[in-house]
Amino acid sequence: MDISISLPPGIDALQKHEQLFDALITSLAKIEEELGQALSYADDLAQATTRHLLEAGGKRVRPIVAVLSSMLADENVSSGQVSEPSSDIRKAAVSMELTHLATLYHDDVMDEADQRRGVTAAHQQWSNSIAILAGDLIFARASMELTDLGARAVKEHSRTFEKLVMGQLWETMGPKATDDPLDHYLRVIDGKTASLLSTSALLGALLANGTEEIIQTAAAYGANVGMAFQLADDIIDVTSTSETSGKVRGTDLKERVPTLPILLLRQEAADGDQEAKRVLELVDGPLDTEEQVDAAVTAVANHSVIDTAWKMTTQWSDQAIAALNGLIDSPVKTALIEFAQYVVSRDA
Ligand code: GRG
Repeated sequence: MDISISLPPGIDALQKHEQLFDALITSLAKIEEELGQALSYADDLAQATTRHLLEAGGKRVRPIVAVLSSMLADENVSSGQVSEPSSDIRKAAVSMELTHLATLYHDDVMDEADQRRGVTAAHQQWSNSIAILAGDLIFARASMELTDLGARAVKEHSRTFEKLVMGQLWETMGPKATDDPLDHYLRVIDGKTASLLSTSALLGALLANGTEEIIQTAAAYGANVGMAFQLADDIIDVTSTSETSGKVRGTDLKERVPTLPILLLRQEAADGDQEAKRVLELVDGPLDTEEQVDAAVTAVANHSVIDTAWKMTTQWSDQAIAALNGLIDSPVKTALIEFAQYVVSRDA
């Protein structure tokens, strides 16, 4: 299968742990094959639509987190001479990536996004209905992957899927009058992103026969790294170029999604900051033309709330690292720490 996955640059730091790095890369290559096998359909349209975004690449963050977390439960973890993760662990990783992939199809319909993973969004290439159905097909295969992995794996996945949908529902509905907008936003992120990263880590440790302590440590790490990951994504929406992110800059702004930079601007404007008020006039004004979106995005990107937003985001990455405190030192632990650091230092 011809796939252009772009593993996060943070993974390079692992190369110094040669055996661990080899086990990770070998697993990821097998997972890639298995993703292709999981999305094989006799029907031409099902085949073309479901593989459209799979073959467009992506960073494979959820499989990486699942595989690394599984290694935490390896009896040779302290030496770094870990075994290659089992086929069950890879199945969980495939299921997590497919679940993520399914949500991307639906998300792009809801956001009316033009691009995803550097290619035309599926609903633009086909139609809203076809893109939604493609997401449903992928989700069915994500569930299928779990059937041999035991009741807990199936339960964790179902619970997570509900959280994903609730997160998206809350985002769609917006905060109630009694809700604090920042609390609401963090609850949305916990549901729509952190839950899947947390479950990826949990399943990795569970299927490697980790103790309950290791399983819960992995889940806490995944949840915090997931929060940091989405907060970073939302900042990058206004600071990146489409060339680096594969998406169109300012999508959230255009869709009027109040992400962290905008919520911070509203707080500062309410406190009387004139510059924040000026930027908000652009953000809240018409965003119908490319020029209007560009002016608003640039104004937000140049405001000091971006620094504040990165500082807040780093707190979740620090919490992810702190979750690992109880574990013995090992190259795997170092890799997870480096990955949490990468999440808040990326620009795409
Ligand atoms: C019924 C299947 C179904 C879903 C409905 C739409 C939805 C529920 C949830 C949306 C969840 C969502 C899209 C969250 C955003 C997740 C996110 C951070 C996406 C970007 O992830 P990356 O950067 O993307 O890992 P790549 O392309 O690298 O995989």
